[in-house]
Amino acid sequence: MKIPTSSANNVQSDSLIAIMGSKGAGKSSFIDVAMKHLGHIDTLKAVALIESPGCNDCSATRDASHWDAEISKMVLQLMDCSLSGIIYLHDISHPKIPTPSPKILAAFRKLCASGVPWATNVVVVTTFWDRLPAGEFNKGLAKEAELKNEDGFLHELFVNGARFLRHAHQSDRLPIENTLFSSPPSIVLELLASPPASSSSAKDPQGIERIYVSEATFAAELERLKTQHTLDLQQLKEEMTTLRETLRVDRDNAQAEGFQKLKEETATHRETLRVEREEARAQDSQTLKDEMVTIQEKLRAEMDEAKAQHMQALKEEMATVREKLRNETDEAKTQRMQALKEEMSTVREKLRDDMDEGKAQDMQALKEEMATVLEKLRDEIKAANAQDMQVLKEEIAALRETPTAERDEAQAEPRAFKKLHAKKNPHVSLKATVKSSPSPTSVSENHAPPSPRVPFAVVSWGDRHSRVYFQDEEGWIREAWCEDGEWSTEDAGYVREKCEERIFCETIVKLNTPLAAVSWDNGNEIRVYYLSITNTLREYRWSSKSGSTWSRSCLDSVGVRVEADSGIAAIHSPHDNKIHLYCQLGTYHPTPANVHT
Ligand SMILES: Nc1nc2c(ncn2[C@@H]2O[C@H](COP(=O)(O)OP(=O)(O)OP(=O)(O)O)[C@@H](O)[C@H]2O)c(=O)[nH]1
Ligand SMILES: [Mg+2]
Repeated sequence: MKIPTSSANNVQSDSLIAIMGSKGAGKSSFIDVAMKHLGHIDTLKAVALIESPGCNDCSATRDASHWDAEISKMVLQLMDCSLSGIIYLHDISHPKIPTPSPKILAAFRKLCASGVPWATNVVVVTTFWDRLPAGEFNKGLAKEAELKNEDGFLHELFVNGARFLRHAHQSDRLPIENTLFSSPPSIVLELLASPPASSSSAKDPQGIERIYVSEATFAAELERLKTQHTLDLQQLKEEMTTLRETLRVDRDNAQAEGFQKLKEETATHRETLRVEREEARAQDSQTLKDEMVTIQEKLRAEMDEAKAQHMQALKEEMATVREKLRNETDEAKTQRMQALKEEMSTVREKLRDDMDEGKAQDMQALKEEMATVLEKLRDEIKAANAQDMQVLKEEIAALRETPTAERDEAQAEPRAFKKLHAKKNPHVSLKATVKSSPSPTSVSENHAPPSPRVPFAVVSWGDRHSRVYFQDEEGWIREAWCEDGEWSTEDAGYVREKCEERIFCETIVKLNTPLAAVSWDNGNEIRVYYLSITNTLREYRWSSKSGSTWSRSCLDSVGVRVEADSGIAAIHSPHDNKIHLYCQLGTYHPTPANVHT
């Protein structure tokens, strides 16, 4: 860059100006504008504007240290060059006053003139005036005054001869006259026109060449410093890694040692605790034992005493009770005996009355019952007689028509019946040849003179059990029984009275009735069939399920009338558990159709 030679009387020809300031303070913009305008001035000799790295907030530790390093580097580089001055830019709208470190101040001193005031070749340019809100220009001025007068970096520059100028990037926006502001080229020219500061660095008369050499040196030095910095960094990193590794190993070792120590301490502590606990437990146990023994002895003593007292009390009580009982017993005995006697005589009296009354009642009931039965019987006999009479009439009528010989033969049987009925005691007995079952039992008539047939029926079950049913001369149907092959009589050949049982007798049983009997379920069920005097089919049943007694059955109510001469046959069918009865219901004709079951 050229510097105007025509105005050389107040402008330095070999000019190198450092542009410094916070980050974003407008350094690059300033240089751009200045260079654009200064380039058109032919009279200017070479001038160089060097922008230093910016720093947002110089008070922030990290940025400040970074700035320090950069500025220090720059100072070193600039020491070799001829520095005409420093333009320091500051954003007026920034609320803080810049506070660079003492290191920076020292560097400024080195860059600037020696002695006091050392900052005569420094211009502080406040920027961003156009950004102040409308009507706050005065605030900007107050801020500028503050920068100049209050302690701080810019105050330091101001008191050491630095000039304060203002710049507005967009000057058309300014609310006041432009005259109060300076443009970048005018600021540069003003700085160049100021008397040269007596810098510690000697100025080189061969300005232009020197500048180029200085730039090359600057680049080389910068490169060297970069390399050095990289190397330093690398070395630092390696040292840090080694240190970190050493630290890690030390820490691991310390940890391991600590852990081992802790383990041992814990084990010792645990052992101590265990021993202490066992000792305490042993002591406790001993104390408890002693206490228990004491308590036991005390209890025993108390119990013995209580027992003795109790026993004494009991003895006394028993003696009292015994005495009382003795007195009471004699009296009570007498009383009870008397009461019993009275009770017995009352009961006896009552019984006598009851019996008399009961007897009278029973007698009355019996009489009434007898009268009813007699009445019934009379009716039935009347009816039967009428029927018989009818039958007889029919028979007589038939006989009248029958030849004499046949008539005699036909009448023989009825006569025998009449004879039997006329005899009061026909001396009927049964001879039973009872052999062990299942051999058949044969019963034969054994009496004389000839008597009417004695009807009987037999049932048997198992090996040696049988029952014989027959009708005696009074009309009773009797039962003779054989258990385990033994007839219950000493005379095995005859069924005697004592081993017989009259199971049922009704005067309405037809004398000389046919008999049939069936049994099943091992003799637990027995049925006996006979005819009434009206030739009605009747059934008597014996069942272990209904109290092991004989009783009439419902067949009576059916009223099955059979022929007067009909026989009865019965079987029990185990397949369908039914009884099949066979009898003659009408005049016999030998066709199967007349046989009903
Ligand atoms: N309104 C206004 N804007 C400005 C002014 N000065 C600079 N600027 C703007 O501010 C922004 C930052 O300016 P720069 O010149 O880059 O600032 P710098 O100091 O070089 O920044 P670094 O290099 O990052 O430290 C740019 O957009 C400029 O146009 C000013 O006075 N007024
Ligand atoms: Mg910049």
